[in-house]
Amino acid sequence: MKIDKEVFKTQLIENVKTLSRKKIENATPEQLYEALVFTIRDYVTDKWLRTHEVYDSTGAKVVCYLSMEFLMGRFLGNAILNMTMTDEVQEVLKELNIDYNQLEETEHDPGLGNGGLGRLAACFLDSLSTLELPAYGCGIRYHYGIFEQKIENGYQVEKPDNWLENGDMWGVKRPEYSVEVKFGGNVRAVRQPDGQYNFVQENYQSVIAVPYDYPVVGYNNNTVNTLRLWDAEAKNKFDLKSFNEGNYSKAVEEENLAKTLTEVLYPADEHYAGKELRLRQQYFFVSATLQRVINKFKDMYGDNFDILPDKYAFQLNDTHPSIAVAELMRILVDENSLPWDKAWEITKKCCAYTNHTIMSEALEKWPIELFSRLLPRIYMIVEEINKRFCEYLINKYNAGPEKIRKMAVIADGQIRMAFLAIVGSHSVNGVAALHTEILKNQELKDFYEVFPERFNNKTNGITQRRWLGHANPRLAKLITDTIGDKWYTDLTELKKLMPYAKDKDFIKKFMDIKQKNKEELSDYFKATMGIEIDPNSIYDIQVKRLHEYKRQLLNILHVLSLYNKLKVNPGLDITPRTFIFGAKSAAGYRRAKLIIKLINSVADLVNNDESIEGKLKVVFAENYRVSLAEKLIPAADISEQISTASKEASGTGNMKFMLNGALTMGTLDGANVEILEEVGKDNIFIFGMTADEVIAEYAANNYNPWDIYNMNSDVRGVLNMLINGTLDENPELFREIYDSLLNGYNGSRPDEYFVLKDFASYAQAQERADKLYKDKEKWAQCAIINTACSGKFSSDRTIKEYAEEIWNLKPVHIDM
Ligand code: 26V
Repeated sequence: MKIDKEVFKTQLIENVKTLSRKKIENATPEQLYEALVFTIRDYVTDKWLRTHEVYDSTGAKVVCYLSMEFLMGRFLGNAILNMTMTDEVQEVLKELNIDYNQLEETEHDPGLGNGGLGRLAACFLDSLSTLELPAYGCGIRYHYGIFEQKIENGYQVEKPDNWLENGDMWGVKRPEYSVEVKFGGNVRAVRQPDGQYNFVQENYQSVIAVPYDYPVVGYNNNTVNTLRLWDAEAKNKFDLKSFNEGNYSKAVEEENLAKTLTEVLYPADEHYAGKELRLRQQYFFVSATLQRVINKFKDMYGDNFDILPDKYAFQLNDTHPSIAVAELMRILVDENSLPWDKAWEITKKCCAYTNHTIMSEALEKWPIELFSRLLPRIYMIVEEINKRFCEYLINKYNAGPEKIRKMAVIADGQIRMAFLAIVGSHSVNGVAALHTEILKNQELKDFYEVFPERFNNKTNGITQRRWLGHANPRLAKLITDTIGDKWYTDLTELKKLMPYAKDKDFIKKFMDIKQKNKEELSDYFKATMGIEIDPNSIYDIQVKRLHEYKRQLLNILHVLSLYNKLKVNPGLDITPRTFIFGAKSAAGYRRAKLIIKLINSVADLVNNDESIEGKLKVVFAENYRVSLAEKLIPAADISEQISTASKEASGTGNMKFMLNGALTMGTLDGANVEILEEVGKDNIFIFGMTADEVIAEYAANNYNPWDIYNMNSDVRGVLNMLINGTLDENPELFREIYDSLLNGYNGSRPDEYFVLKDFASYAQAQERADKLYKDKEKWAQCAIINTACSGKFSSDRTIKEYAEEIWNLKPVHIDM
């Protein structure tokens, strides 16, 4: 967007004056940040208003992306980039002697998500706006995001993340769109004159859902979509009626409900815990979203609900919002008197479900007791859905009791949310080709047999605007100087870099940038953690949530084995390497937290041993989050994607690293399989068991890790260090990890995630990487090829597929 620099400068100076009563030269970075946001927001708001004017006047179809998590990252830099104002803004700030980077750093990175699932939602919103597709992100305005992680004495310590403490500069409160959400009480059936029943919820508690809207700016266009996050407020701060009736507790209850409902994001460990408050959160934002949508629909189209699927699509981001199926039925049947069958057809046409994990522990199943107490009318509706689905199975497939019990939405005293989502949707998708195949052939096989037409794959993607344009401006510029800037909106353009993989001049520039990024990261570690790392070493990075299936343990045990080799043979010719970890563990996931401690203990041992001459360094980067990922990923040489095959649904970090020219060290899991297809086997380090092998091993159930312990002296050496006091003065500290690998712990299988089984293969792949790195030019070629072949993994491609194949959603051009 062309902006007048002088006008912009005047606006900025004025805003500093009005907001802070200061001259610009005296303002603090925080005050400057605030004024800059105000200035940018003005430009954004014009487009935002226009976008919604056009949506309303054309009656375009809109997708609502329902998600408990949106890991947006900082807004400012991304908004400026997508408004294509970067150069002008930076020039103005330079003229005013203001450090732009410092301003950016003052923005609190809002962590309203745990990891991949939440970040995917954010990348999708960026793509939706860039592709001019009408969309709302719908979620919860948590007051506290994912905890801030501190490392104290090697242990993770969680601190509250009060992201709203300095105000909410990007959110706009929209009280006029508030709706009431009801919990609990009882349902009374009222017989109508025509013999039908009306169902009335009584004696309920309620809260008011109040939306806050955040702008989602499209790249180089006029589209600004909306991220709508719902907050809860008490209906009557002090319910006089209840109070006068002597029912003081109900008045206080409702106020407390409102206070706690949106207080905090649940930290994920892919371990479903059946927490009442979480079910309340789910119903709260789903009900608010659907009520608002239907109110607006009726304003625009009256009660012609047949066309609802032509106007709205609801995408369910995992099972978390799958209660939408029942809530939409309630609104259509109870509140708008539609016959059940008609409402059901409409609901199925509107809803679509994405599965993000096959980890069975993560499957949401609510106890009937809890569910029916909290949502009595919704429970009745789920019962009816279940009854009709079971009848369908019996009539159409002659299903017997065993089949019914396997597939029913309600069974064994529980409501299975994934099954509700599948039954109530027209589309069920996995997030990478392998993952979708596993869903069809294993996890959801029964449903695939009944509804084959519903199943489809949508391989994940990432937005190149944030993950290259914003995170790695130097590489972005080199690419633009070389092949033009079309890659911003068509990532397959990067293929044009292929010939440059052999161009000496380009190779030098590409690697100089990598070097510069590595130096910057080293400065950052020095400044924030006091750790020195060598920019000439290989930067080998594993950043993601901490989970056993992601196998940070395999990585750190391999580091220990390298250390042992260097101790035996100090002259060993290995390229100096810096192993960087970043990971938050769910606060209650004891094993994961112990692995963090182990990584830090190994770091202490390795980093302080002068005899290995700095050949190995281990860094645990505190508080991994979007804004830290933006610093780490551009500096990576090696990207660790080493999950137990079949367990990682897709992965998206793998794509960000590849885009930035890192080589993947990976198993044939999730989207790694497709990365291999794109780059070819010479440009990636693949190792380990395949998904089929893993699944077969689980079925055979005769794997004995002691065989590996006895045969492989590297493994033996490393495992012994876990229990002989090398790593901690308490030799028992890591006993649990040792036991989990060799003996099984508390009834779980020994080495459940095949860390030892894949160890040798991993070590060999690491050796190949070490060798390749010695040939600087060859490595550079591989790195460039990785960037050049990453086109498939743009979330623009993914979103086009969703729009065309699931939502039937068409772009709407916004002119100003
Ligand atoms: C589960 C639970 C359980 C209860 C507590 C809160 C909570 C929150 C989230 C989850 C499920 C997490 C599933 C998830 O994040 N899956 C990841 O999705 C990414 C995007 O599709 C994908 O790239 C990763 O492979 C997958 O692990």
